[in-house]
Amino acid sequence: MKKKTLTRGLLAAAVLAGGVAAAVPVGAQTGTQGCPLGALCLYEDIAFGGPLVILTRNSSYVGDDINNRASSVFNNTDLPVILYSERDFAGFSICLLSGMGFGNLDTVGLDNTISSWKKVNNC
Ligand SMILES: [Ca+2]
Repeated sequence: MKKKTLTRGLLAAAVLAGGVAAAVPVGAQTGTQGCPLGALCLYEDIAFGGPLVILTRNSSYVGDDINNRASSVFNNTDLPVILYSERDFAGFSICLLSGMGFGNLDTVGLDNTISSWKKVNNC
């Protein structure tokens, strides 16, 4: 009986830890919107809010967690990046300079559509 209770307690702790990690206030850190150095960050909500997906390498597919969901983006890599509406670097695309973000991808026609991205030397 005691063992069972302990197991349940650990499970609750694990779930809580996961919830805290997902709830990091990405907008609280000014300048880079909570995006680590060297990464491209895709946020599910506008204004760098909601769940955040951190990507450090060119992605022919951004993954199920954020595909067709990103509503804001921040480029904290050292190069410009091109964001694409389709997988495999296809479809509609826009370039985003290093150290810059789009707080609302709807303003550039890419709300809930980004599926791939890659770094480039120049826009
Ligand atoms: Ca979204």
